[in-house]
Formats: sequence, C-alpha cells, structure tokens
Amino acid sequence: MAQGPKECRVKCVLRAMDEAYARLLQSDSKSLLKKYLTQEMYNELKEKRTPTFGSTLLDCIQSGLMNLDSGIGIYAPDPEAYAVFAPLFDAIIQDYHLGFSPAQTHPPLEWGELTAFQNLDPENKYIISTRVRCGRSIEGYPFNPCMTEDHYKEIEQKMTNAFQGLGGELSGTYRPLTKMPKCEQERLIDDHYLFKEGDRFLKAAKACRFWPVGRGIFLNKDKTFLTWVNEEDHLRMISMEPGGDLGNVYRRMIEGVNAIQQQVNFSRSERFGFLTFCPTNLGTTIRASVHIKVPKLSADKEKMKSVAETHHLQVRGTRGEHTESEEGIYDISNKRRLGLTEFQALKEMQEGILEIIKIEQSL
Ligand code: ADP
Ligand code: DAR
Repeated sequence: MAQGPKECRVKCVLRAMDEAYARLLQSDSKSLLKKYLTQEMYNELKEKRTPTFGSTLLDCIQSGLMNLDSGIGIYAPDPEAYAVFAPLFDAIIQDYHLGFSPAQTHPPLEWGELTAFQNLDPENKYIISTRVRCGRSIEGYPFNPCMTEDHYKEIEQKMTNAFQGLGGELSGTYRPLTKMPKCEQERLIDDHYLFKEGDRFLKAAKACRFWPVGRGIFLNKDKTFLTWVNEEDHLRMISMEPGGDLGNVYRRMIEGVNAIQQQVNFSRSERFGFLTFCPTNLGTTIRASVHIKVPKLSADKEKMKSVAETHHLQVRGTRGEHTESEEGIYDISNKRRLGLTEFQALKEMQEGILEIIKIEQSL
C-alpha cells in the first residue's frame, strides 16, 4: 500500500538520523553521546516517542550529531524523555555526575547551615567575583524543542508577575530582550550578567526558536540578584558579587529562589530532583563559581586539570562555557549537581577553591 505523506516524512527523518549517526561513529568525537549510544541502543531507541509531546531520539541527540565537538551531546526535549530514552540518559548521567546510578534517587532539597560558608579570599588576592546559580523548569511546560511561541510568552508573563512580588534587596526590574537596545544587551553580556546569544549547541538543539520572543533578564537594583528567563532553561536564578564572600552570595540566591517559589511551581522528579533541559544540570542544578586568577597554577595546564578533577571542579573560560580564559581569569565551579544536596555541592566547591588557592600560595 502507498505510504501517506506522514509515513514518508518519518522515513526521511529516520534516514537522515541514520546517516548523521553513522558520521558520529566514524568521527573522533569525544562526546558522551558517542561514548554511550551504541548501535544496539540506537536501534532500540530510534523509533520511540514520548507520550505527551511525541519527542523523538533525534530531538534528544540532534545537537550532538551536528556538533561533534560536544562534551555531552544530548538534551531532554521534554520531562518524559528522561524515562523514554532512559538507557542513553542514564549512562550519560552516571558518567557526568561521577557515579549517579539508575538505582539512585536524588536527595531532598537541603540548603544547609549558611555559617559553614566563608569568604574564600578575604584579602582579595585571587578571587575577582563569586556567583551561584540554579536552574528551574516550570511545571506543565515542555523544554525548548517542544515549546510553542505562546509557551515562551506565557512563561515570560508568569515571571513578570512573580518578579513584582520581590521586595527588599531583591526588588528590581524585568528587561525583555524584545525591548532591549542591542548596545545595552551587549554591555550586559560583557559585564557577565546576561546570557550570550547564538550558542551553536543550543541552536542545534532547537532551543533558540522564536528568538528573542519570551527571553529576558530580571536584575535587582545592585545587579547582585538576576534571573534569566527562557534561555537554556525556563529559569536561571543567579546571585553574584565582586570578591569571594561565598556565604553572602549563597544566602542571596536562596532568598531569591524561596521568594519566587512562592509564586510559581517548579518541575521536580523523585529520581532526578529539579528537572532541566540538559542532564548536566539535573538535581540541585547549582553551579557555584569564582572568577579567579592563579597565575602560577594556571601556567601548568596539566596540574590545573588534575587539581580540578581531584576536587570535582570544572574550569571554564572568562566568559563561561565554551570560551577561553582572558587576562588569566578562569571560571572555576563545582562539577557535580546530582546525587548530593545543595549544601554538599557548595561545600565541594568551597573546599576545592580553598585548595586551589593553597596550592597557588605554595608554588
Ligand atoms: P551558566 O553559569 O549558566 O552555566 P555560563 O558558563 O555560560 O553559564 O556563564 C554565564 C555567564 O556568567 C558568563 O558571562 C560568565 O562569564 C559569567 N560568570 C560565571 N561565573 C562568574 C563569576 N564567578 N563571576 C562573574 N561572572 C561569572
Ligand atoms: N553543548 C553541550 C553543553 C553541555 C553542558 N552545558 C550546558 N548544558 N550549558 C555539550 O554537549 O557540550
């Protein structure tokens, strides 16, 4: 019997995915996608779809197929994808989050005792600034590849209302990208407040459709509490300030998250904690970072890499992910976010940064 247009389209997509997957296998890609998507697993998953949004394996892996230099190469197009494509997600999650196995569940939220956190560099000799961010998804909405233009607008409207409820130190203004002059946008990016545009990994993951509709940034008066709306995740809530006072930065982020949580429901799973578009951000979703100059240690790239690995730290360039260091400034943060509490993730970062400063002082 002749195939209908829909069947024909499905077959064309599958053939294109087969060809892209073959290219991945033949490449020297170091992505976790290549490491774990075996031919057997590919054949098992290639025709599966998520029940609510109909997401496919291609929706999950398209970024990693198009960007062979991906570190990970996979995103969840909707919350159900983590279960429907579990063989692939679980293997990548266990590797990235240093052993979080399919048998494990993420612990309940635990901010911990703030007095455990200190100023990591009270004499301001090494740390230029400190930032703590977390991501949240809003209940009832899919992730980028499945979102409609109205979804972006609805989330932006929900958050515009929620931001009006922020008082005291947190009070500020929401700035939609659709009404932001390019020069102001570039200045906010240069000053490390606003997300970069045109990330090719996110573009390939279909996370930039309808751009810049529904995208924007909330800034409090002192630019020490920010919230990104509809970049990679529905929300990124960020606390940051000059210097190394990790305790004060963490306190402010907690206050901001708790205040916003009074007004919107966050999407959380029993197994993975807070759900995010990228599996590297699941769980606590916390990335606590310092912009730091350690000229002696950073002169020895292998030593810096080994110290970071030992302390479960990730080293990024001055402008964040996929960028290089400028003027010797590195963005160093916790790597693990899943399978430990918020308190433990912050402690892991604090201990790692204190060790890096100790090593720098010993060289
Ligand atoms: P994310 O933190 O959301 O994973 P990026 O790595 O892209 O995203 O970083 C986003 C922005 O935050 C970049 O401009 C980066 O320079 C800035 N940033 C990260 N850590 C710090 C810090 N400790 N101080 C100042 N800016 C920072
Ligand atoms: N481009 C992706 C990034 C993975 C982690 N970073 C995120 N989610 N911003 C990669 O596979 O390299």
